[in-house]
Amino acid sequence: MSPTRRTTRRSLARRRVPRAAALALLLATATACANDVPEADWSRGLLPEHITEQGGVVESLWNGAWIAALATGAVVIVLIVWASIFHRKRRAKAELPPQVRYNLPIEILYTVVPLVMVSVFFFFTARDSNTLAHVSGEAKVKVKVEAFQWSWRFTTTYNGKTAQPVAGVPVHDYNQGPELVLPVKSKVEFDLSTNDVIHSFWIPAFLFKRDVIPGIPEGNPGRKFEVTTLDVKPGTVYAGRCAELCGVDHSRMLFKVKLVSQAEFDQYIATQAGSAQ
Ligand SMILES: [Cu+2]
Repeated sequence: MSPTRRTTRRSLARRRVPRAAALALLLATATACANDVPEADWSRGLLPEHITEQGGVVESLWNGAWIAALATGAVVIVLIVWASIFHRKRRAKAELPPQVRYNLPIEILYTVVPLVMVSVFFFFTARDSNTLAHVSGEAKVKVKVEAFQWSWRFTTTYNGKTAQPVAGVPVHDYNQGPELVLPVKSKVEFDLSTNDVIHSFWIPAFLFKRDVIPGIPEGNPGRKFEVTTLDVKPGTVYAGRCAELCGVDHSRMLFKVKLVSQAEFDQYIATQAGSAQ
């Protein structure tokens, strides 16, 4: 390499390093803009704290899947390292190592082992999906969720009383979005619908989201899901959002969920239903 070429290369590298650093900084700061995601910690597998019984099912499945995947990954990495160290090409022996073909025990092994692994994953995923999709029909609190470009309308029914619908507009902060009030320790049934495009109803603290698809007729089980709220501190507010890119104000399709005591909920329904009449 000529000396001039070497200097050009060096100055090119000198120019690229600060640029790469600036890009890394931009990526780190620009992607950290979602301030409404609840705090996550390692004890829950980095998931936010869940506020429903169903969230506990999701948390176990998530953590179990990680443990299984990490264990599988460890075995695979050990095998790769072992094979590349003990079976590397040695200089003295230029000829090919013994070629193993049609080795029935090995072929059975590498067919059966992945099948067992996939079956275990399938079993737990199917079992938990069924639990999460189960709607008992026993929920006394029913929430009709209507998604639109770009907010939500919530209509809550409890004990035969329907509260006045709560509708929102696009906002930057979920605290300014429409408020969904739910009682603690209760079964809540959601019915999701939309008249425009596909949205997705997401409350991160539920560890659950469900697409809201236009054209699904009323009464179709695909529109419904049920949760049982846990005994969280009454008055706590959680974020909700749309999780399906649905147009220009998708990111402002925010709402808030407030969990209150049963007594407070009764009162809320009484006043809201009163004002509806
Ligand atoms: Cu949306």
